[in-house]
Amino acid sequence: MINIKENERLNKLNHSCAHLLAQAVKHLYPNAKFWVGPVIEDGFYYDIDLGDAVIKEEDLVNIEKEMKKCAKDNKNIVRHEISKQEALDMFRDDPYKMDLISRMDESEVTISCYTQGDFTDLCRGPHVENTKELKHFKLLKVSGAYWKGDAKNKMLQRIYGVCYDTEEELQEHLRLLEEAKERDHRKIGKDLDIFMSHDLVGKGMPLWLPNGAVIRKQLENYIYEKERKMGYLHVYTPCVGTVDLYKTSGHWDHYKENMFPSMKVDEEEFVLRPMNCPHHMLVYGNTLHSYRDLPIRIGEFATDFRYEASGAVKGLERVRCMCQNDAHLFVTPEQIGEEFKKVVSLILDVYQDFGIENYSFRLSLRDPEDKEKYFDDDKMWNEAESKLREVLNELKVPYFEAIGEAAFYGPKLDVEVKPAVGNEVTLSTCQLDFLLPRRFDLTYIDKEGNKQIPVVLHRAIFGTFDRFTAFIMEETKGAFPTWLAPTQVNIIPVNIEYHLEYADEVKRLLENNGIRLEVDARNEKLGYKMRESQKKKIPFTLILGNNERDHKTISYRLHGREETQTLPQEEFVSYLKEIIDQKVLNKDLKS
Ligand code: TSB
Ligand code: ZN
Repeated sequence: MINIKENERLNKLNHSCAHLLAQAVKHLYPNAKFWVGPVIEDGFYYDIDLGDAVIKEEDLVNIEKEMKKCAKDNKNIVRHEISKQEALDMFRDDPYKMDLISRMDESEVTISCYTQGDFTDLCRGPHVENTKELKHFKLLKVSGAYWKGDAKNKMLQRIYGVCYDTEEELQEHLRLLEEAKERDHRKIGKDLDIFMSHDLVGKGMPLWLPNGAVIRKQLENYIYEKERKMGYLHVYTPCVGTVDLYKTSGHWDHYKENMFPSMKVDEEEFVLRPMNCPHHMLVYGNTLHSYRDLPIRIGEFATDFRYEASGAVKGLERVRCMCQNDAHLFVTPEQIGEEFKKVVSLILDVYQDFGIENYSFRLSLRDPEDKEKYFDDDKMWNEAESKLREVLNELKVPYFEAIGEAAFYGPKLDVEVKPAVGNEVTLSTCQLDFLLPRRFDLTYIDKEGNKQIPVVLHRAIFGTFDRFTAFIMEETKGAFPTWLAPTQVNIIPVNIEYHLEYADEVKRLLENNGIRLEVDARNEKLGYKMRESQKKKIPFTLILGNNERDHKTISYRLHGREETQTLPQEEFVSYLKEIIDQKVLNKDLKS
């Protein structure tokens, strides 16, 4: 989808359309007061205070009609420049504009207004010249938005829309939006019974349903095996810690606003943990280490709690209770490059297994000028940063550098992906850390018998199981590869009177081979059951009738395919098991 904000013409058009929206709303709701109406990547919005009035989705058509009326007047959109005092006078009845104006510095900015017909708005511009250019627009949705994004402030109403130069472009945009909605993991999650939410549990606290739990278990087994083979040691640690633990780690000072508040139990004060690093530091510190033992890789599928703004939580993608596929790797400074390479290779390996192709690597480095923001050890930073670059070049991984985006304690590599709806998010991450081992007094004994401080690599390949599952749902549109699918096989007896017995025989055979399956024994037409099976996105639909029963064969159809194949029972079982063992992707299945 084209980025409207970054396209000069579309930016102007959408900005003007936001004004047109405000003008129409003012006509229909004379008490309306306006906050800001910016252009965004996929259109524009306007935040409006309507007093007691509420705009619902069905009112948007009416507002659109009024917008069309206003636009038809062929009004020129005229810019005036005014002084701060004039602006304060002009908008004195509008507390929102007064807030904006009072924060403007007269000597630095020209305050500009744009007028179209009976409507004037404070605005930097630029705008199109005449309202007649605003023909092909659509209002898309309305939602609540706190003033200045702060939950303590009043809730305003935010109306979203989009505008193009031609009807074709607008229709194409709407089509892509519709497609994205279909691919949205929140819709798939509901349709396929993967997860649910409930107010009684709370915002951003999804509940994984049995189908989702199967997927998660498969993901756990998969990554556990990979990590085990690479020498990771897995642990289980509590998902709370004392405030003192997080004071020691520094999270209490630097990460507190992302944490749930503390709670007192007897004499101890606990927090729900937002990260697992402190626990893993203690695990490392539990024994003495020699340089010969390093790297030590401590992994955990660890539950964390973070305070995410209520407007930011989203399905499984951004949650307040998450499970990280976490590990902390303790290395000598000389081992940074080698270990980092292993992590990046693992990321690439995993993405290949899942057929993930659209992602970008972002290498966050320090800004060497900014001495305050970064842990002070020039030599460490320079060596580490050049090692990271070296590894990425060696692995021929395309990446972009983000200078000044590193954490205080070290540089990091993130993998960014684009969800069906909304902005890019980070999936995998690998963060170098020079500081945390110091805070926990961690050491190893070097060749000469001296104590040294290890470097830590924080890494999460899936990121969290939550976010990764959300992403895979969108990538596959819910048609998971067979190894991951909650139900792998759906058995349909053509006629339950004559073929149910054979269906049961096949069921037992497959179950004995560890296959997850259903038998559709409902007394419905075959065509209907086939369609249902498609809707549930079950990879294999088995059709068992006379022919199959009499010859002990299995006829099957793959999800999304038209052809039906027939194989003898044993051959089918080995074919299916091979696909599962090899984690074959649907696109690579021969039907
Ligand atoms: C990798 N201490 C490190 C860890 O050792 C850490 O916590 N890093 S993190 O803050 O970047 O989080 C790890 C991953 O969790 C992120 O890369 C992202 O994929 C995922 N994640 C972060 N916040 C959320 C959230 N609110 N919901 C779902 N997943 C999230
Ligand atoms: Zn960590």
